[in-house]
Amino acid sequence: SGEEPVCDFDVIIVGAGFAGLYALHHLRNERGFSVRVYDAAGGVGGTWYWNRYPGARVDIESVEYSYSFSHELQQEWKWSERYPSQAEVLRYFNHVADRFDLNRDIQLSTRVNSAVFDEETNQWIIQTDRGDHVRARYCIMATGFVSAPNKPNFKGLETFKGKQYHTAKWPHEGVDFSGQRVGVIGTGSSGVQTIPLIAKEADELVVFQRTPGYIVPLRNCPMTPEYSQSVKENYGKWRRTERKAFGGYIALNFEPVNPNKKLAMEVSPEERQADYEMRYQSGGLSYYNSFPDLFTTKEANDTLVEFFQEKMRERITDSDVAEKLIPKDYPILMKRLVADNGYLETFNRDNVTLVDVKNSPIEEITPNGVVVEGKEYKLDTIVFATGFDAVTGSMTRIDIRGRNGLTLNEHWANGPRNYLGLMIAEFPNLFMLDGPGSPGAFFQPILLSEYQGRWLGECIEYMNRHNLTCIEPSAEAENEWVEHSAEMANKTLLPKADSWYMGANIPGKPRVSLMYIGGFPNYSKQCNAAAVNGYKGFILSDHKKRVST
Ligand code: NA7
Repeated sequence: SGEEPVCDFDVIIVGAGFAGLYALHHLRNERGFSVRVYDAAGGVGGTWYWNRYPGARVDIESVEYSYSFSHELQQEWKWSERYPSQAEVLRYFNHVADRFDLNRDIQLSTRVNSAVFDEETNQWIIQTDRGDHVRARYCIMATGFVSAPNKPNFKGLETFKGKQYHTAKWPHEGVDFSGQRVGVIGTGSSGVQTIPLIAKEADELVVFQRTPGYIVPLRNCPMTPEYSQSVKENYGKWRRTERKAFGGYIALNFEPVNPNKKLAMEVSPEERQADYEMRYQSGGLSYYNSFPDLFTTKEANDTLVEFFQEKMRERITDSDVAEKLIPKDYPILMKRLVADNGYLETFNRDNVTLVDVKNSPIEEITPNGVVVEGKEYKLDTIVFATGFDAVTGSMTRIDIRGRNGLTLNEHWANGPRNYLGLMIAEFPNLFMLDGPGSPGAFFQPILLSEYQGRWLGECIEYMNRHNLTCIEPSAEAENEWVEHSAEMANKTLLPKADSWYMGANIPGKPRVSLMYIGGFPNYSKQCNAAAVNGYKGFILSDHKKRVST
């Protein structure tokens, strides 16, 4: 056969969000590989580039929702608020891109349409909507777990005469709601953040709610120099403790706190209540570090459900509205806890109406509004806060083909099969960051992507050192990981809630846990073990010759 086509790059990365940015830094600056990053957006920052809706904010503290790889970066950067706004977190990612000279290898406004593995040459061929046609040995999907927007295909959607927006595709110039009758569909984190602000601006607001969330106050505030200083002095220790925590974050009442070890059902009701109250006053998502049996037993989970029901009821004046806003039929924490800033009180306003669309779903959208139970709600603007085809959507929307032309959609017909949340059988040299099968959305995803980025950097270096060209999981290893992940999920109450963690928000999506729920320490232990044992569970090959498993 003739000469092999030369690789244009060692590695192609799809996505310039936090995972792609770090992977570029690590692979190029720290390991010397040639790398090209593509992103459909006009700037870096991934989901934070797109989600510009009013009120968009991170629900993890700024000092934690940030990179740990550079001591200098951690020391230099100044956060202005306890929880960063979309604008601030986007400034941060732009700063990182500048500081580590990343922009010159990122091609923006370019969507990857297909990634095809060429078995003749063991190269990935990537094609984009800008006409790029490039080859690389390795391809990394840093495509994000909340980046493929979900807009339900309501009957009559295209007939609506007013304006419509999706929270995840918000116009850069913003939206003026004054004098408008506005409808918001969806009450997940995005809806809950934006609803209070739209309510203040619009004439009338109608909120269409399918499932009420468990609401916890975020308690955002300006960053104090003292707090910032104390974190910076102890950052190393903070980061080590975070890696041991279930959610990857530990801040509580402005102190790092180790996750609870005791069980909710073995402490006294008073001690339990005190823990819940302390977390409530601190604000945010720290309940994920509360008693471990909250995840596994209904009895324990119910105690927190009751606590939340009471807290929520205190904030709502109308008892009929309260009945609709307070969740009662699914376990808490198994859908992401929703952190708010005045969301519940918004329903005490005269210009806000809550419409329950659980039992009687939206029937249709007409030229003038939204119809529920035969009633037309007249609207000038509809805001879709309807979330994402989470975790897998950003990959399944790209035409990805592995060995023998196998498409990713075929391989994933019954759920996103993978090994260690890093690679997929029959798709050699294709890596995922924060993807399915990893603790992804259940762990502070920036720390996870740093860990995975380093893991795959080491893996590629190992391949080169041993003159190997392909790495891919064996079918057995993939099967075992899929089974192990399902087993871990089934030990929890996760399958008992209809969440995007389980693919339940997208009609027809296979219902499996999209993340590895066994915790980060347990996850990283298994990834480390595979690597030190000569990439156990993987097939390594030198061109077409299999070298080891
Ligand atoms: P989410 O959390 O998926 O919320 C989407 C919301 O839209 C949720 O309330 C859905 O109800 C609702 N939805 C979706 N489809 C429909 C239809 N067909 N009819 C009515 N309502 C619907 O997305 P977010 O953008 O708020 O947040 C995503 C994540 O980003 C968040 O968890 C954080 O990790 C950051 P449902 O609950 O499915 O019944």
